[in-house]
Amino acid sequence: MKRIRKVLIANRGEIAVRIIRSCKELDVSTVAVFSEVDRLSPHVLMADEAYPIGPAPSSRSYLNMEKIIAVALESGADAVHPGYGFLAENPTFARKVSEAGLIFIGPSAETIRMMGSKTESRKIMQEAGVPVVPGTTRAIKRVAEAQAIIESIGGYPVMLKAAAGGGGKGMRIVRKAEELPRALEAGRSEALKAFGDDTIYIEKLVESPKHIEIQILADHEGHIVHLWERDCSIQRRHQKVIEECPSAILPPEVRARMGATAVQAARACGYVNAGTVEFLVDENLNFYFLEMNTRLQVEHPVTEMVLGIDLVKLQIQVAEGSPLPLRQEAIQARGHAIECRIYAEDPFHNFAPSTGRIQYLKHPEGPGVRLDSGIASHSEITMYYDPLMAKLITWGSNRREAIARMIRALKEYQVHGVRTTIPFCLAVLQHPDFQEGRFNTGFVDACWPDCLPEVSGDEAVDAVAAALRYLQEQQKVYQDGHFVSRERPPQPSAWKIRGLKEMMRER
Ligand code: MV4
Repeated sequence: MKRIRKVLIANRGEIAVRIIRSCKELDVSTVAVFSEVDRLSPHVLMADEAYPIGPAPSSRSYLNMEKIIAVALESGADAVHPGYGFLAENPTFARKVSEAGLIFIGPSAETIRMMGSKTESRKIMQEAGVPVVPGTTRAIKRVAEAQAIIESIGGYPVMLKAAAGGGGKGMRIVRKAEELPRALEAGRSEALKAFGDDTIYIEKLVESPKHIEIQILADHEGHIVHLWERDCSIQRRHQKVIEECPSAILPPEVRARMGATAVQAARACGYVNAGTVEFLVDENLNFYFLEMNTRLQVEHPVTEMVLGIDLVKLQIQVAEGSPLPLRQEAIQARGHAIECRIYAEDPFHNFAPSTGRIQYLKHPEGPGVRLDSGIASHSEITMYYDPLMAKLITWGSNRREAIARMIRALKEYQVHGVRTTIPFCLAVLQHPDFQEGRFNTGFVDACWPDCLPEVSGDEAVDAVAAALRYLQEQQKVYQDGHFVSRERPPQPSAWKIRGLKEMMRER
């Protein structure tokens, strides 16, 4: 048992701010690290101490293990919190932190290594009796070998996957034999390009899956609890965009089995601290182990809002060696929470990254609204880092209220200076299929951009269109050179506004 009195946060942006906040409440001193372009970032200004670690590129700053560990030692930190991304799931970093006599706030380096391999983690789970998607983790070299394996697992359709990585890279759906040679070749070359390793393995295809993950927390004495699920099916190109807790479709009995399975998975790999077990869930609510994430996830706030817990504080307590302060039967969920990730990307131009200086910022507030933001007015959004600017979370007594609150909060949220995914999130939240819980991982591909709202994303054009709408709503319709009577004017149809936009654009 070693008290943690000072933590170095080896991260930036919203998660660094998030961790600093919990430390402040625990009276734990904080050390921020920053790259040259982050000198005036919110996490730097909030920390008790801040140290420069290099130029903007991540490889020379937030991924610089030696520099970060040197700052931790120089500042007298007791522990390092890696956040997510960067070095959070790098077993070498976890090992070096421990070897330097510091506490790594997370699982052991060995657990991180094991869960980092898609094939090794599958094998460990299979041996532990955790349901994995039927398939094999043996590397596939030739088509004939693949063909034999496919027959042994019940035939097509199947999913080809890259052993060395996730995020969908190297993945190929194969629905019939004649597609196999080309799919195998394409998957192998994509995997080689993305991970430097062209090893491909095969699984049965789970059609139209939902992505539901279970939060777990384990202490050093082998106590492990599950902290309910998060439905993360609203994804775009394997990037989660909207997450919620609890899932709209999970009956209590399935939740209990999934939670127990996640605890089993954690035990199978000697897990300690906070972690997440990801599952694919098919239309009959069968669930299959996908992977285990050995970090605090971006979407952890929806769990915190529904269970009334602070996962960062719990991580620190467990990292100090304290026994879990939670018993499974005492964990109570209340209400519903939704998170929208606010990226500096332009949803009207294929989500192209949007850089620039924040000119104006108005945060949503009011009942049931939480904003975990890593930006402030005048922040410079650059191309150096992940474009996630903030996470908007709403809590409601039920899913309907959480949705209504999120729609209200998204409409209040104003960011001028860069394009954001706010309009995209609004379109999803207002979509009847989302509101009725009728969605799976294919939702975004199926509905976007058709569910695009009637705005171009071009502020000038939108302003004129809004002014026109405003004037007409005020019944001061200007027609043929003068104001017409006060009866209800003809509403501008979409084509009229679109026509206006074309006209504006041509200027
Ligand atoms: C699958 C699958 C269907 N069948 N595996 C794995 C990596 C993850 N980002 C996507 N993965 C999938 N693995 C089998 N055997 C479907 C997906 C998938 C997916 C899963 C969860 C969330 C979003 C997804 C989007 C496309 C494909």
